[in-house]
Amino acid sequence: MTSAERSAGAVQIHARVVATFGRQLLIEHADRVWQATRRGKRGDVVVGDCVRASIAAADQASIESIVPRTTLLFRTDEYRTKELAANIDQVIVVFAARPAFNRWFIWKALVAADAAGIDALIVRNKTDLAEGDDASAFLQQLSRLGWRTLSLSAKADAGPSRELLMRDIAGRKSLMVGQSGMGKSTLLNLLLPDAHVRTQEYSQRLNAGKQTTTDSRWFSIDAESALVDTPGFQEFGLAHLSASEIAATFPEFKHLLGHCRFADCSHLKEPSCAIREALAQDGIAPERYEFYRSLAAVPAA
Ligand SMILES: Nc1nc2c(ncn2[C@@H]2O[C@H](COP(=O)(O)OP(=O)(O)OP(=O)(O)O)[C@@H](O)[C@H]2O)c(=O)[nH]1
Ligand SMILES: [Mg+2]
Ligand SMILES: [Zn+2]
Repeated sequence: MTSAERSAGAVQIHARVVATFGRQLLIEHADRVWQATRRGKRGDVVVGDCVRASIAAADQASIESIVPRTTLLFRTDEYRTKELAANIDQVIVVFAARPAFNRWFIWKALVAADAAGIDALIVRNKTDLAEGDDASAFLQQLSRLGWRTLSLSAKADAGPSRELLMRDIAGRKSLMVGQSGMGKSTLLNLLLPDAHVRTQEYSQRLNAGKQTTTDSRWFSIDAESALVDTPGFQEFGLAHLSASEIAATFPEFKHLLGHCRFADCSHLKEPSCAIREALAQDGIAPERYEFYRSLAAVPAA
């Protein structure tokens, strides 16, 4: 990012949007944070955006424009499609044996990441907890399908867990997602010891006080690396994606796509469907196909 430059009287900066709360925005540049407003437009700025802004007062800035995004990650909730963050290059999906994890939530997050052109890393946390072998078997299934996976315990094995994760975080802009209670904030604090201080500062500057925020928070690590924390949500809807966009994200479908009789095969009912033939021959796990069917059978909104 370029340093502050003076043009036409006002100081202009390139800054990163690090937090939002309603219409209020916080932007960061060279370790400084400004409150910002978006002149003229409403709601088009997302956490992670790089923006051009002019400094109006000591801690007040006005956003002039948004730099084109490299990526934009979406999820859909029961009301609308919402942007989670811009300019992310890795989604870290966190899950644990307790509270009970939801496979479909994790698979949906992986679909959303791949559809947005973003790499994924799956982290199984809380390995210190006694469990049935569900979490570990699930992680193995994901690994067999080709995803990068890690097993750790943020609490019982903090040092080694930190070291392990740091390797995958250095040089990347990562966003953590997971159901509530899986340990995202614990991991964030482990990786960025001052994260809770920064979180408080964000809340104060946004007048969000103790209110639970529903938006993502961007934590810069260095010029190339950042971690984005998202609030826990129970659903990771994909209504913004079409059936063919969804099918294209399934690793076990990839070598079969294009081999169905019909070029626009939905893999739901057409004859001579390469996907359903693979399913019949145990080449695709029935629960994965069932997951695909549930997503593809609902027309995209
Ligand atoms: N036993 C155990 N508990 C952990 C571990 N990591 C986190 N926890 C606990 O799990 C609980 C939830 O952790 P959080 O970090 O708040 O979870 P979160 O994913 O940020 O949850 P939301 O903010 O609600 O989305 C806390 O009580 C943590 O102390 C771990 O490795 N082992
Ligand atoms: Mg949290
Ligand atoms: Zn097909």
